[in-house]
Amino acid sequence: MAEARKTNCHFCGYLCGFTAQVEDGRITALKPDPERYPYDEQVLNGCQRWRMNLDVLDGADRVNHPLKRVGERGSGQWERVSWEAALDDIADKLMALRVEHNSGVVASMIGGPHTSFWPLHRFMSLFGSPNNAGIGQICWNPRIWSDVLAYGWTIEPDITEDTNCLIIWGTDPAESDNSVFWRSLLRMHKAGRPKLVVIDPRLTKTARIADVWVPLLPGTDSTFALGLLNVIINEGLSDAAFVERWCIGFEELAAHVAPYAPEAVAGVCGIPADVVREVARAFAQRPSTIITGRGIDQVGENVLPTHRARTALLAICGNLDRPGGSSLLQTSDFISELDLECTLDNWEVLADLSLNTGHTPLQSYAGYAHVKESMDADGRRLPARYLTSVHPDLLLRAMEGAGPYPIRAVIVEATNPLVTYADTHRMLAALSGLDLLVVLDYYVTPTAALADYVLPAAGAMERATFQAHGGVANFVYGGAKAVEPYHERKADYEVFRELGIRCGQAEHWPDATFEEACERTLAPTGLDWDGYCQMGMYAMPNPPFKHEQLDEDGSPRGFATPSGKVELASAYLDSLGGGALPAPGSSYRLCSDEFIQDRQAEGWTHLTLITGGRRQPYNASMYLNHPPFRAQRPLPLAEVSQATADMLGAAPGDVVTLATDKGEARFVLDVIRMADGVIHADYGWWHPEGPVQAPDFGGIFESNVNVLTSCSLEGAEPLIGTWAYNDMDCMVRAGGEALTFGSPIEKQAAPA
Ligand SMILES: Nc1nc2c(c(=O)[nH]1)N[C@H]1C(S)=C(S)[C@@H](COP(=O)(O)OP(=O)(O)OC[C@H]3O[C@@H](n4cnc5c(=O)[nH]c(N)nc54)[C@H](O)[C@@H]3O)O[C@H]1N2
Ligand SMILES: Nc1nc2c(c(=O)[nH]1)N[C@H]1C(S)=C(S)[C@@H](COP(=O)(O)OP(=O)(O)OC[C@H]3O[C@@H](n4cnc5c(=O)[nH]c(N)nc54)[C@H](O)[C@@H]3O)O[C@H]1N2
Ligand code: SF4
Ligand SMILES: [Mo]
Repeated sequence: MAEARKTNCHFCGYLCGFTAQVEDGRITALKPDPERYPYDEQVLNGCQRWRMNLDVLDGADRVNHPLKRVGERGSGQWERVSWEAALDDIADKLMALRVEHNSGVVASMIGGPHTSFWPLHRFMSLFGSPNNAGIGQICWNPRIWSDVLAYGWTIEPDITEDTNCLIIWGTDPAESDNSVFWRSLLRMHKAGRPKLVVIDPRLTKTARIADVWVPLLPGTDSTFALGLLNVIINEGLSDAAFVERWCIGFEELAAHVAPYAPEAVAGVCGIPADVVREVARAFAQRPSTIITGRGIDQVGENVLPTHRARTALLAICGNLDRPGGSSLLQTSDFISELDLECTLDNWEVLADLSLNTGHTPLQSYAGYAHVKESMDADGRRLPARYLTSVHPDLLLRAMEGAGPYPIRAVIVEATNPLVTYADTHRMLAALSGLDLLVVLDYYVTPTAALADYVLPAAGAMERATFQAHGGVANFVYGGAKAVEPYHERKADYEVFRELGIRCGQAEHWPDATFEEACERTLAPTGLDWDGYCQMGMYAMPNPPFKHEQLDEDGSPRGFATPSGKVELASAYLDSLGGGALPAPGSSYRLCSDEFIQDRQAEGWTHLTLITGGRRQPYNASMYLNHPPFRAQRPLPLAEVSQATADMLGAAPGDVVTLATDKGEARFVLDVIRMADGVIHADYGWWHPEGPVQAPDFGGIFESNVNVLTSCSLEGAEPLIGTWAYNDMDCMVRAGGEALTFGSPIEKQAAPA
């Protein structure tokens, strides 16, 4: 009998609501559900992915039962095993390795928000390993750290009809975020308000609707931001009352930005000085706000200076905790990620084994403990595992045997590090040398092809969704699964629970299913699981001007920083060696002087490299297995300006080869309007159409940009450890072997 069930798509972080038609435990049809958040007809019309749900559920290439490696690593020879056998063996190996070495012997790797990661983190915390790697240092942490240090908590832009100017900084929501935000930008553009400023070296789809496009040179954002502060302060445009009442360090900031006059900044950023003035004056009209993205999160040394300057810009212009500017988020009413991940239950062990200690003083257990002190006083709970996540360079060193203790096992959940982590060659060597590699995924990805065990993950509509953004907002959305997982697939939560129980963690895993765990998480809100699934969310209004609200003792609440005010100058960051005020750093280098000279002698050109600009319909290394998408976007592209193309002697459609000290990758050239002397290369490219096995693991050495990159701590941002996917360098030449991408594909069948 057919039944209609509410569920969610999870092919992007947006989690649109759908009604699934279910017959005999199978979804037979899907239709958008206008009754639940976040329904938007235009979003759905602009989305190419959701119709793919049924294909993905039934895909011949899905892994449907646990696979155990039988041949050599990467040989593509597998044996089907039961979950019992797989989990027993994995748990036995992990326990034995822990006895032989220490509890840090296992590491984990995660990717973007494809699922809930706290179950993995709970397993790791209780096992005693601090070694979770993820995308934190280059995706989320720089913003969170800088907000928390400056304001005592995190903020979100609050764009209203009153907003005068919106700075869209290093983000291209037209491609990366087909959501209500992009749709509302289009509406705002039509209405002519707010003034849209896009800061991006490329003329992106978003930049094309901007009032002002600032095509600065990669990595010069912190200089640009200091230039904006210079104009605002010199022209007396700041919100004097807010600064006087709520900020500390303004005098130092004013002195600090004095040298960053528009003319000085213009030379560094490669833009006219008047643009600095124009943007500063527009932004200083209250309320105004800023939205940022990956473009400034992945720029090595400049990441923290840029974000720190951003926090100062918002604060001194009075755009904090104010409608049309930004809202200070609220701690969740539901159980926080910090408590779900159980980090505090095993704090000493984790802190003691953390590899970051002595290397990245902010992204560390000590750094977390510092902010926790002021948070605790205010009842705030920041997730700890992301903000202490191990630096990949240190992780790889331990995997390579360079100490301080060995890492011999890795659990990979919802990521494909051979394609999306830096330095593919180094990653491949390190993963190949492990005693145990376990990959939990939908597919035999290049990384999975190297594993000892591939475990079949249940996907969207086969598992519940609970998107809580680390619990930094009082807002969660998602809903129920529509069907039980097909075949022997399992929800991520259940995998880590069952592994945890085998490793002696039973008392910490009281809930048999993810739904029950979510229900427990929601309990403090008074909303039960069914209510949440019906509405698709739990959200509470977030009133502005919270810093002015009076506490019981009659004093204003202020900001949850040590001083109770916005810290424009940071004594703490100064004590860590980061300076009390933000100062620009250097670019991240991938080419040695010798390499540059050698290649120049052979006719190669040295360019600034940026990577990974998002493009629909793909996401990271995913959806390249979907034949219609490949027909639509068949080739990995590298973009340059016309002047740069002329310098290379290449035309659109030509193959170009990019090289760094790390390796080479080939792309097809495209010419767009963008900063000169810069090349932008796509990321995520491999051949899911297979064969996905050694030696090239689905073609990861052809057009995979991360063959060129590095996560080395040398040249990385010193406090968090952010390496770079933008503002790097590479050698480029026109020509190279033709690409094998470009022809229509068929799905390959997963190992049976
Ligand atoms: N289609 C698609 N959507 C995605 C993803 C995907 O892979 N595909 N990934 C998801 C993930 S994990 C993330 S983190 C988000 C990211 O979402 P966004 O942050 O919006 O990422 P991009 O769309 O790449 O936009 C970043 C922009 O920064 C620019 N840029 C590069 N270097 C610099 C620089 O030095 N300074 C400045 N100011 N700009 C620079 C690039 O040209 C690019 O246009 O997207 C999510 N959405
Ligand atoms: N050069 C360069 N490198 C980059 C970037 C860049 O811009 N340039 N961007 C970086 C950023 S911001 C990010 S966030 C990362 C993104 O990269 P990741 O988020 O790590 O994405 P993928 O590597 O494609 O891996 C996602 C995998 O998760 C699997 N999956 C999907 N849903 C589930 C699920 O529910 N459970 C499980 N177990 N598996 C699932 C998919 O099949 C896929 O194999 O890449 C980073 N790397
Ligand atoms: S891919 Fe994203 S935008 Fe498209 S339907 Fe799914 S959740 Fe919504
Ligand atoms: Mo990301």
